[in-house]
Amino acid sequence: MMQSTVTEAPSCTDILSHKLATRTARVGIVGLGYVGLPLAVEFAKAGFSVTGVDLVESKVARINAGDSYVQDVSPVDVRALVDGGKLRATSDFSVIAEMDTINICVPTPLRKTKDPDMSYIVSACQEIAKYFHPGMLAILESTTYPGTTEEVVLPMLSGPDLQVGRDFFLCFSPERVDPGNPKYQTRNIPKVVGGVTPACTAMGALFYSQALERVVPVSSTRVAEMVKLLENTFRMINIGLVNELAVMCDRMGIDIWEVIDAAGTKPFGFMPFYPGPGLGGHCIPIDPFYLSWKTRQAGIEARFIELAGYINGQMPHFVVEKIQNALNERRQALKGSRIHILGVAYKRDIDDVRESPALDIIHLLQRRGAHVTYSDPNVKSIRTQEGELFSSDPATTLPQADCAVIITDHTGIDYAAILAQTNLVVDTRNALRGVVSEKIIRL
Ligand code: SAJ
Repeated sequence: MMQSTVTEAPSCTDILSHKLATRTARVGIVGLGYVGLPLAVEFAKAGFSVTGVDLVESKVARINAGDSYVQDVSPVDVRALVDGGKLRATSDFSVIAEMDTINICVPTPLRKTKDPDMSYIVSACQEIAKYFHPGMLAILESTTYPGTTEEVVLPMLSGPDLQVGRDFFLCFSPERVDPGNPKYQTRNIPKVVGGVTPACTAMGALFYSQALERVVPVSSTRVAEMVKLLENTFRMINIGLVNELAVMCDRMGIDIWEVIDAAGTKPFGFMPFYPGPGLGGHCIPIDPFYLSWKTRQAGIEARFIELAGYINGQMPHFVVEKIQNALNERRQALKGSRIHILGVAYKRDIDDVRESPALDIIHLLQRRGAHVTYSDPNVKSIRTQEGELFSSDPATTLPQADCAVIITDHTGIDYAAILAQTNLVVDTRNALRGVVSEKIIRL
């Protein structure tokens, strides 16, 4: 009797692994912001056909026109990849039906009540689920609390013929994009990835290894989610520590900047952080509260995070008090005084004002009746409680100011020239390090 040799149909694992290894997989990226667009460009550069999906039509149009709106992504690269048919963008989620992989890179803001706003992840997954099919790899990259991938995303993508680890693969991989970093960009930042099952982890690692220099597989999505929170909570707490030390040293008449520089000579076991006017940005002030929110659900208070959050949140008040005291020493009231702010971005050499302490300080000063102006070469205008303020030329505004306040120490600015044009400078970043003058009040 003829022995019929039944050859098993290739599994989803076999098919997708082959597509990834041969870079014939069609890659989808949902969310084309400072995380999604660089990722899309890296995979397109690696030879994949990449489709970006974003709800904002203007972003879609700019990418398809060969342009870039993300500071670390060159328009030249975008144009070459679009012209070469490797990169396209759309606002139509139905393209996911043709995709083999999908990365979710949407925002995860914190509500005012400091609990996570998961609406972007949920709405993205609702759209993806309509077109999700066997053989796909899905990876969540948005920073979130441990458990999100398996408690929120997995149920939305699973189905009768969609069993995770067999019919599809689901991972979490923390984004580590550091906007403006001249040395570390998407391609050469080690990429942590953890899957719902070992097969998922292996597929996620294979995916990233086709376009990025180093992949760090971990045993689960929760480990991968927690890695990101540890990284950024570490920073937030250490900044809080050094801010508290700055307040202590201020009261004791000790130069905190000299203390930190000297401590920094320790070749091991120490990492310098620096005091500042507060904690800005879309990561550090936000991410740790995802952790504290989740641990609170488990009945554990994340006291370090809450305390550091409180201390960092107090720094704008501390700076305004220093300005008020400095004017007081010169027999001048804060009310009615003219204060010029130098630098409003949340950190040096970027143009982002999200959660910037400068906005809090300006609000506090305006509330106390001061007339506030600012200059920041990277930020043309800001919205304040008293309406829109536009960046002004320090050469014109400084001579009339009663006090200049350095909030963000952008490089390339001649701070000595600033000092020469005013009678009083409150320096919250030690931008005038090494300069001795009665006119300087340091944090
Ligand atoms: N800050 C201080 N003192 C410090 C360091 C920072 O006051 O010693 C302030 C900054 O002025 C800013 C805020 O903290 O207002 C956050 O600064 P950051 O240097 O942490 O910059 P971010 O918010 O852009 O953080 C990003 C993070 N990257 C990701 O989450 C992928 C963070 O993990 C990086 O370590 C950080 O960039 C970096 O090193 O530049």
